[in-house]
Amino acid sequence: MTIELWAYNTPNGRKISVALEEMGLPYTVRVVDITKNEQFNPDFLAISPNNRIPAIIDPNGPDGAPISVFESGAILLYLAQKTNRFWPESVRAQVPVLEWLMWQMGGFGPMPGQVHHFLTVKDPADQRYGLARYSAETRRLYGVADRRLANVEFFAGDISVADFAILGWGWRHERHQVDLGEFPNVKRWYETMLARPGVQRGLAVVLS
Ligand SMILES: N[C@@H](CCC(=O)N[C@@H](CS)C(=O)NCC(=O)O)C(=O)O
Repeated sequence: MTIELWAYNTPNGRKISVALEEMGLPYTVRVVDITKNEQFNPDFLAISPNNRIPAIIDPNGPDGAPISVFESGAILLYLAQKTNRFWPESVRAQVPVLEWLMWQMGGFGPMPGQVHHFLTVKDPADQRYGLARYSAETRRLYGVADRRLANVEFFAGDISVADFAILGWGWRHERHQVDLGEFPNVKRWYETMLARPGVQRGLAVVLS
């Protein structure tokens, strides 16, 4: 039995398909079609009580027994520690991985996600404030990333699960209307990530 990835074709789902491919872990996909509200199905809620994708079931957990994990950041850390890959050994080196992973989870995801939402709002009066606010915050976050990547090749120095988390949202930069040409260090990092065969496989796997 292999790991089951319960996901859909969204930034948060792609983080995990990319990580699984990069780590060389065999897995099967269980598509949870959030456009059909399948995230509320009892079998999914049993492993993901917040009714959000992604979640995984690892039949071979830490003690040999199955384990499920929800929340993409928790999944990435679980897989990193399971494989000892994309996760440095020393606590000092782990700190920037955790910092940039949490930066993504708390900002570089929720903010562009709101841009995606407000772009769908038809009434300009309802759309205007939210779109302006979340677009500005998204651009600020791209600026933060760009300054970080002026000094390091990857967010935590060496490539890590933080890069997979951030890539999931960077992959949708066109949808949140960000031109990477304005953020040259992010563009360089993004192109480096996209050149990796594991990333390419992770972005190509069918999740819908
Ligand atoms: N913090 C969560 C966010 C997950 C999330 O927002 N997933 C979206 C798709 S990208 C979802 O499942 N939405 C379904 C819904 O809103 O009911 C994580 O990182 O795993």
